[in-house]
Amino acid sequence: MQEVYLKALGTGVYDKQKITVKRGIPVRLHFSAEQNSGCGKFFMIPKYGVQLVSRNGEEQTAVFTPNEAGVFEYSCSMRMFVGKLEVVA
Ligand SMILES: [Cu+2]
Repeated sequence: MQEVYLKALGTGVYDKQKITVKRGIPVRLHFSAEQNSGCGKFFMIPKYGVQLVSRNGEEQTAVFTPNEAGVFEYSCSMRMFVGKLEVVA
C-alpha cells in the first residue's frame, strides 16, 4: 500500500502540487481540508473515480489502484484547486 497525504489550504492551493505513485500498487489517499478552504473541501480524481469531502478539517481516506501510467489531474469540485497525480511504471 502506498500512503499519500494531501491537504487543501485556506490560501486556495493544495499543500502538494504533484503526487507521484507507482502503477499497480494500491494507494491510500489521506485527504483533509482546512476549514476556510471553501470548495477545497470537495476533492476528486476523476480518472480513478475518487471523491472525498472533508467538511470540518477531518481526514478522509480513499483507496484506489493506479493501473495506468501517466499524469492525471486532481482538483476540487470546481477545478480551482488543481494538482497532478503522476503514475510511474
Ligand atoms: Cu474549487
